[in-house]
Amino acid sequence: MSLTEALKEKVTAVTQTAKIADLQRETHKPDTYYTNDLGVKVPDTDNWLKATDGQHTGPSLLEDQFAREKISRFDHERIPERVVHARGAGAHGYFKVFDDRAKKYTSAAVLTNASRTTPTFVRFSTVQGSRGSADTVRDVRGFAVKFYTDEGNWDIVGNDIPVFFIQDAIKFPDIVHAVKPEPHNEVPQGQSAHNNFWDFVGLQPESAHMIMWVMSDRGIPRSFRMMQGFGVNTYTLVNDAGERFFVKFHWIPELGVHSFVWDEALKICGQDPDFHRKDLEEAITTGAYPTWKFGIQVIPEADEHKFEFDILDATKVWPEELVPLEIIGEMVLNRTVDEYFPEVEQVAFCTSHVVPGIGFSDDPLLQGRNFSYFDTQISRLGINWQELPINRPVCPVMNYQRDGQMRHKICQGTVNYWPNRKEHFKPVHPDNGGYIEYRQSVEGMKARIRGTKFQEHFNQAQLFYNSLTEYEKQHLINAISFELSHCDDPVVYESYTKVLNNIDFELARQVAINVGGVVPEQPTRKNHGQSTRTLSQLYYAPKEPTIKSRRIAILVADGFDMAQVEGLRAAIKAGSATSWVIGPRRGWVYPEGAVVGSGKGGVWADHHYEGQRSTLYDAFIVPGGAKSAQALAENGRTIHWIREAFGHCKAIGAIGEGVHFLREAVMLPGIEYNTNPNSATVTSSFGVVTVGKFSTTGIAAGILMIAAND
Ligand code: HDD
Repeated sequence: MSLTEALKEKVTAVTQTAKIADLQRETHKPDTYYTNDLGVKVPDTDNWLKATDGQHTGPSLLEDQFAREKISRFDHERIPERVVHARGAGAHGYFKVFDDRAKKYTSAAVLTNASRTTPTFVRFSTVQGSRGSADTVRDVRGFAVKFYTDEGNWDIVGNDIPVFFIQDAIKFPDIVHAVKPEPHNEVPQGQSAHNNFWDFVGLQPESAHMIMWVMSDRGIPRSFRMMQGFGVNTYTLVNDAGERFFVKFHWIPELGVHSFVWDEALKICGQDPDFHRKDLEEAITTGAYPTWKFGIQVIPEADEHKFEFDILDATKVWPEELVPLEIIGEMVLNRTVDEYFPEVEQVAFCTSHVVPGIGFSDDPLLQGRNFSYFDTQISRLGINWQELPINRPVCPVMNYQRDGQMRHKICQGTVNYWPNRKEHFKPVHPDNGGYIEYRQSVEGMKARIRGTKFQEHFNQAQLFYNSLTEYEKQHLINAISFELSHCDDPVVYESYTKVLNNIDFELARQVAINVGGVVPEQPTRKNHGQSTRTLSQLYYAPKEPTIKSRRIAILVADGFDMAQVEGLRAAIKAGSATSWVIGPRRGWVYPEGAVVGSGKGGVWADHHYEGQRSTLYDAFIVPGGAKSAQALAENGRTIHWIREAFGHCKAIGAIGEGVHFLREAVMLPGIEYNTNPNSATVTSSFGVVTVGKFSTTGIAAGILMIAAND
């Protein structure tokens, strides 16, 4: 049994929810013999039945039902990938509210009953790339949550960014066609850096706010576990008294919001295209369960028109200074999937899936989405997609929707219509748990219009830009410059620099200079100078610095200091991070005093220097040991490991002779080192933490500084 299988068996007991129990009815352990799909034991699955004299290969016979079944099943393995969000990863978990404080807004038990544990399944995704594209591309990330509530399934189909490119669902095919690979050559994959995308967003200024977010560090998250999630659209809540509230849903990660730097993200696309997928699996199997707080922003129905923006416009946030975020619950992901296809590929989310106490608003993006998701599942999975194990609810499903391809359920009874003489399956009044249809009065004319406040596109783009730190602004400028540099049509990059000048003059000027755009001489529009505190990622840093779930590489060669490495590993484990020994070879690496190659002993290196790259780790520690430090200093790749990590602003630590390696071989600029072999004082500068003399407390202090530096 592999380590992953063993861990999985161990966690099964603690992750048991009603949904996991339901899925286990369909889950099969590997067994000892092979049958065909009908259960007949198969004698040979390596050789097609042939007409032969026993010595020479003769023709393959069509009559071989086992071979035909095997090949035919294989031929039909693929289903259409999602038209957007094709690349993704998923996990199981649970959701709990802390108390019943949301009762004033909603009758939904999932949001008010603190004694409930609601099973959830979450799928994270990128938008643009195909199923096989890389994880760390610059893109929006999908954050779709399915709640298997006792009242039926509820889906929040959200993103890691709180706004969207367009205001009206009818524009969705256009934005998606524009961002996807271009039609004539199907280029590029997993990127928005091309003419068509920037052409479209330049002509569609309602996308300006969203562009600011995607081009900021939000577009390149460090992991799925370190991103916020947003329902984006405006939904509604209805309470027991029948009062209605507008609501936005938020997920806030326990570990804070973190991103790659662009160079790192680009490199990981090649070095480990599955980085985010593996990260999610690694965190869950090592017990660092991804956790988010769940919050709601609520506006009473009577206040709908009190804001300068339209609260039904998905290109706008509700600044938290105006509409405070109320944290009401928590979600934990604690179980990886058993098999990717039936769970992650077949899971089907729909914004239209809501439960009593939760409803929709007139948000024109949401209304179109409510049509699109159900519809797309029919072409991906067939009309009976709700019956697939991952999609079916944990509460009873009872109706007369029948038949269709791949129907699973068998219903007893002689009637399949309502009303019927037997009074089977009758509609349920809201007093008895039936869905509450909020009575909204509607009047007006039919017209293809958008509300007046929908016409303003730049105020909040400015608000976002103004709310960033200086380095976040610089990252954003660099990102737009990178993207526009990949557009070779001057019409495109010239016009987009003009759009940027509506947001911020300096932003537009710098980008225009970088990409050969039209350098503006004065702002098209004055910057209103307002900012809000919750838009910068820094706002979400955990109150106590933590290294939980971080990947820390310990760089050694033969002759390293064993006591130090043991101390380091213990301190890293105590901080719930993972340590990875990187050595000259995968296998035993020998400490000071041991004979190299003397069998088991020392530490087992998880990877050799060439087997991985610095990009795949969060922090680096070089322990002492004169011979080890010398060998590291003579190796260009190990020097590159640390230089590259420094360039990506990663935390770096060194002890004793390891500090000499940093100072004399790696030669990082402007660093203050502690090279004094008698000093256990931890010195820290520019994210580099050094200590001359080894002590366990020194290591613990150093590790904490690494956390604080992150
Ligand atoms: Fe969408 C998938 C999120 C607008 C039509 N969307 C999809 C997924 C996420 C989102 C996370 C992947 C779900 C999964 O993991 O299976 N989409 C959003 C957000 C939007 C949004 C946050 C704006 C607020 N989407 C949107 C519009 C339309 C769609 C306006 C159509 C009018 N989206 C789809 C789709 C997909 C989809 C075509 C593709 C696969 C699927 O639904 O199941 O129906």
